[in-house]
Amino acid sequence: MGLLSKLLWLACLNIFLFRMAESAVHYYDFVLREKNFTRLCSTKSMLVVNDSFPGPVIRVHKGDTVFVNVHNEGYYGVTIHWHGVKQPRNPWSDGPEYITQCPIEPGTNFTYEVIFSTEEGTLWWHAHSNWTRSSVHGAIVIYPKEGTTTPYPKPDGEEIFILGSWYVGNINALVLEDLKTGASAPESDSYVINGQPGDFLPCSQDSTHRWVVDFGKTYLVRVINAAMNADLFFAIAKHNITVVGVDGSYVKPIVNDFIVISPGQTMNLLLTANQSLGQYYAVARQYDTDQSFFNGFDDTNATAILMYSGNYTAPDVPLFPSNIPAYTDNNAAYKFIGRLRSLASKEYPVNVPLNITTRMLITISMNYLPCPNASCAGIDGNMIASSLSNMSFVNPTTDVLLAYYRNLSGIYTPDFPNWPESFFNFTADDLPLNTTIPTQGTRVKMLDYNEEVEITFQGTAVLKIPQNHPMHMHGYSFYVVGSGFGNFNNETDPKNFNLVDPPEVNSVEVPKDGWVTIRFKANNPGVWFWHCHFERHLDWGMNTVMIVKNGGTPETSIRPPPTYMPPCRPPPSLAWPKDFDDSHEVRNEYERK
Ligand SMILES: [Cu+2]
Repeated sequence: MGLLSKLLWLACLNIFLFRMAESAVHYYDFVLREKNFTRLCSTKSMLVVNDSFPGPVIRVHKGDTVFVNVHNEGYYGVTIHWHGVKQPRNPWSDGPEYITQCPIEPGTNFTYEVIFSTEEGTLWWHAHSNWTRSSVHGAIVIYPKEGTTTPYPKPDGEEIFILGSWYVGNINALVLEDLKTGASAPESDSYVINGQPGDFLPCSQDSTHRWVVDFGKTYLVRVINAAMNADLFFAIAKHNITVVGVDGSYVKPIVNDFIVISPGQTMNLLLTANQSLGQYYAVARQYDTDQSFFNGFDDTNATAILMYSGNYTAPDVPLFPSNIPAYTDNNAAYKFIGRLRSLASKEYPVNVPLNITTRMLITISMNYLPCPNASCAGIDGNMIASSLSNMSFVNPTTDVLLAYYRNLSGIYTPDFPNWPESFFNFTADDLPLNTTIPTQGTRVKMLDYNEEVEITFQGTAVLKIPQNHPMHMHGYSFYVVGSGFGNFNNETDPKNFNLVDPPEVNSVEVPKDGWVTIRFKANNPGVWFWHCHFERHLDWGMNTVMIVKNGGTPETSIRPPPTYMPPCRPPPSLAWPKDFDDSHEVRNEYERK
């Protein structure tokens, strides 16, 4: 080989290697528009993205960046959240309404810059304003970086199952009414799989989602729980599944005949089509832990059909999964959840913080706010509420991120406590009345950059309404190092923490009448929402915000804001200057840099 050709060859090799490591940039347009949909024998108009329910799938490789231009052609303001995407240093594009931005108003658009980093597997996107996420959501598929592989053999095919809630009425109008009167929120009329209720619900048999498989092949099944207020059991008749990923991280393989999946959570499953040629139901049904007198639950069985390809005579009726647990089977659920472990291998190491600098205990309660003369429609004529450490969160009218970034006062207070103000026997059957009424406010937790944080979430039995709470954190994933029933014991329980291979997730189920402990390193500066992913609990105040301060260098600081953020339009009763349009102020500040 001559010198020239050698050099050329080297140059080509360099370009090839560079390409392999390069992150791609993708562009999507999301058009939000009302469209008519008919389910359960009834037609309604609802807001969806690009005319589809569920919405479009975003496909990336690990480390890519996606620009999504959201055009709002609907009737009300909306934001979108990229659930589980850490968005390093970029809270501007995280999405929760009044936390990191104000709504994208009708007739306007906003471009999100969605920055992927360590995530690999399945995540999803959804609206983060009122209950619009019931119809505005879709999957995010994250393949390994080119040139790398998954820790399991390449499957022969893939399928996405998005589990959702269906409401016959206009859900935002129904919820608004309940929030005004203080009543509990509406139950869904059925669950759906990929937008369809399935064979067991009225007027639904013709549109049941069908998935055709070839005998002998192995498939990757990406399951997303997009339901509004429900943990779900999911199973496919006769077929074992192997859980290989949760929330965009890999886990040690778990072989089982069902999964339990909490709202917000995603799971990657391997399924081998190794049963007799035929048809098999995939079923999603609620796992209900709230047996309170004023809440029923949605007992529908949403179905899809797994159907083998080929020429055969199928039985008239698909088989139903015999092992899907009953609606209230806590044992089955906790046994499954307790099996989740990180891979913790050389290729996929864990990095559990060991030198904790901030330790917190946060109680999770259902509450009420008193109404004069029992004039509300909630518990005993009061207004239903919920809280973290007895603080019921109130959304501000200017987003917390803007207030923090621009030092605006009066929007939030930096005083969310490390410990609840009072300790009581959290999980006792008969709790004193003084635990039932929370204080209201916009209290946020401030953290220094790189702090190593441990938080124990303690469920309570306040008002005799103990139940599971799927707590979700924005901007981070975290390790679940321990959990148990009853009250957390800070002397004995830490001795059993799993610091070797705890699962790495972005949401965690706090068990009914129990506790969970998580750890993370605060290395993503920004303003990050923390909330229960049951939408009704979120509305009632079961949230807080964590502000992670800058680390002192540009690389450890929040990125400058984009040139345009949707302006905040406070209600007229607030004394804001008439011409307040923050988009201009932010732009000016950005231009000064
Ligand atoms: Cu909750």
